[in-house]
Amino acid sequence: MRFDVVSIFPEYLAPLELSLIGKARTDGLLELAVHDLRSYTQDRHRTVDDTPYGGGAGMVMKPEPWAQALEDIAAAAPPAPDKAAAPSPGAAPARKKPTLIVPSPAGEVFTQQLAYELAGEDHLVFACGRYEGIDERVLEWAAEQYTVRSVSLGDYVLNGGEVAVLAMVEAIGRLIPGVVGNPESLVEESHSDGLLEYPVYTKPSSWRDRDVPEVLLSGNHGKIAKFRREHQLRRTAARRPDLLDKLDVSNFSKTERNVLWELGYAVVDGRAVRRTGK
Ligand code: JBK
Repeated sequence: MRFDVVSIFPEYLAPLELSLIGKARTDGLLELAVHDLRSYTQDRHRTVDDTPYGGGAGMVMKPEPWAQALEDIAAAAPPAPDKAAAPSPGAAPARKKPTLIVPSPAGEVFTQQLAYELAGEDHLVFACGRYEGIDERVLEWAAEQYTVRSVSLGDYVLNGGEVAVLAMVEAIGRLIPGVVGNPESLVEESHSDGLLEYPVYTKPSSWRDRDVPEVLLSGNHGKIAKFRREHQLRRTAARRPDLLDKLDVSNFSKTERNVLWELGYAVVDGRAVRRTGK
């Protein structure tokens, strides 16, 4: 898998040399290049922004440097052939478009589900906007060479797309086979099954008058699994009821349904629905 990131602050992406993602790069599991948008400018001042048409505060990123950068990046890294497409005999194999991700507070929300989807791509290009954003025509024009997606980390304001790219590259990169040493840790984490993770404890078993829940010391793996499942459901109901509302609970066991009931939910048509007014 290949990642390209375009930014006016390439140093902002330096953390991608570290830890799991940095190791994956040196191991050859993923390729990642960071490009300085200013290197695609033509003028002496290396201008990347200008005032917005229609007026208003702030500056807008000019289209020309972006077009040059996106053109060069698409040309430099010919993506793998589209396995789904069946080229006619003798014709050049059909190429799958790379995906252009534009972090923006106005984008679709980045979720674990989207991370899985994007981890299946061969080539992701991230365009980091600053100021008030990138001239809208760039995104329209880029759709010829790229599958373009505006993606938001969440409903809050950042100064630019760089921090969002750090988060997305980490979330996507760790799903590539071999990047995370123990693939089991991918199964047992928050959001992988639509619920929050259960609480975890380590030694000492008693610390400042607080004891680790006794069942976890019992060695009874059936009881431990039940305890953890119950706490996943409790936490999710308390902190993220929106996740419970979306969950398919049609395959929930009698025990799981009982926990839901105690938390104020009934199972109706495979969904957890609140049975209390709260
Ligand atoms: C925000 O991805 N985001 O969430 C994002 C990207 C760029 C600017 C922003 O304010 N929220």
